[in-house]
Amino acid sequence: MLSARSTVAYLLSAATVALAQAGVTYDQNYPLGGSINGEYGGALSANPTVANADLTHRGSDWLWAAFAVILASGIGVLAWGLSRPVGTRAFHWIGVMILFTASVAYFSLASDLGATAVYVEFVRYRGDLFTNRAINPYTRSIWYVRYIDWCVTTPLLLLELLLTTGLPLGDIIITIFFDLIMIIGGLIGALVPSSYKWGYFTGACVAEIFITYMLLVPARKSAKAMGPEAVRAYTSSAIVLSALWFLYPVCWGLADGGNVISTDSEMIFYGVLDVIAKPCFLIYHLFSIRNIDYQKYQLQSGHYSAYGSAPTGDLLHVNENRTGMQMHEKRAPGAHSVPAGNAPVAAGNNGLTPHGAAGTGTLPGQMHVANNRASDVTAV
Ligand code: RET
Repeated sequence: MLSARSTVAYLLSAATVALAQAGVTYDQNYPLGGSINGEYGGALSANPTVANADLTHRGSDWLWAAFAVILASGIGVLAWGLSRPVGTRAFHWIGVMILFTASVAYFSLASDLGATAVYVEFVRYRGDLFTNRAINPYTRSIWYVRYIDWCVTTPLLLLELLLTTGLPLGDIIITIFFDLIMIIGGLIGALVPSSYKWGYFTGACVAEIFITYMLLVPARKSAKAMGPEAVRAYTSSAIVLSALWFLYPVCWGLADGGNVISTDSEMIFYGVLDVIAKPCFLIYHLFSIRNIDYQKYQLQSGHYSAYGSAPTGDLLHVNENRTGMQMHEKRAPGAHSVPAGNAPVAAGNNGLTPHGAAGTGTLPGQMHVANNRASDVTAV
């Protein structure tokens, strides 16, 4: 006759086999739930974890909360932008792009999507979370979706800041280039299992130092020419952004790189940073520039393509006085025009004066429409 003990053991093993056949596996190495596929239902049930160290229901809950905050602030900034006069919304629209991109990323993270299992370089054993020393190699989820988000949002964040400084276009482009090198370097490093990951990490950190230099030195110098209020707003935003950005590689070193902290802690660390660096930072920045004369930023559509074949060099598509076309629904005072003193006439050219051209008497880094009809320029 079977003893009570062996009956229980038999029933347990039968239940385990049944659960395994149903696709539900229990891994005794992760009693906190990271690899208990489907136990909690929801996103982790629909999208099972892929690595030994992976998201748990708690991490997923936190990510849903962050998703809600980011999406709500995106909708808020959209409404804020719509409430402003046409032609003065560029900074709000950049904010909307950042927040909606991040919402998609956080939806994916909370659903445990956009990740792949990568062998860790360092196997860590931490209490009840990593108990089985026999697992080697050992994998950790790397959420590449995070890096896709950053490839879109960090250049936009830099634009949001640098377009307020009058920094020459070339300097803005090189800063964004190194930003992409930084993010892509971080992504490749995270996907590399060997110690070579630290080579990519080091390169990405050097790129970050270059970006910080551009933000704090040339861009700040350039912002000074925009007036005291503009340089004050820029400097505080640039310092906050640079300080926050230096915490990202710290998290990378502890999570994707060093496998020191759990994936849930990683989600909290990056998540807090992302919520501060995106919604909080953007709202703070938009608020601090709200009273600055938008015209100072010189964000006119003064590009060559705007001129078409008009013999006089006048803008074809926005010259409402001549063509009767109406581009604006609502106008801020001065939002669409270059003040008379800022519209140098360069006889015989195509209407454009290069950045900082000598003799224009204007700020460096500006693109001017050189035409008598200065009011034809459209703000963006
Ligand atoms: C990585 C790892 C490689 C080294 C460095 C990194 C820096 C990342 C940064 C990300 C900023 C993201 C933001 C997102 C918000 O939209 C890629 C983590 C230096 C600075 C601000």
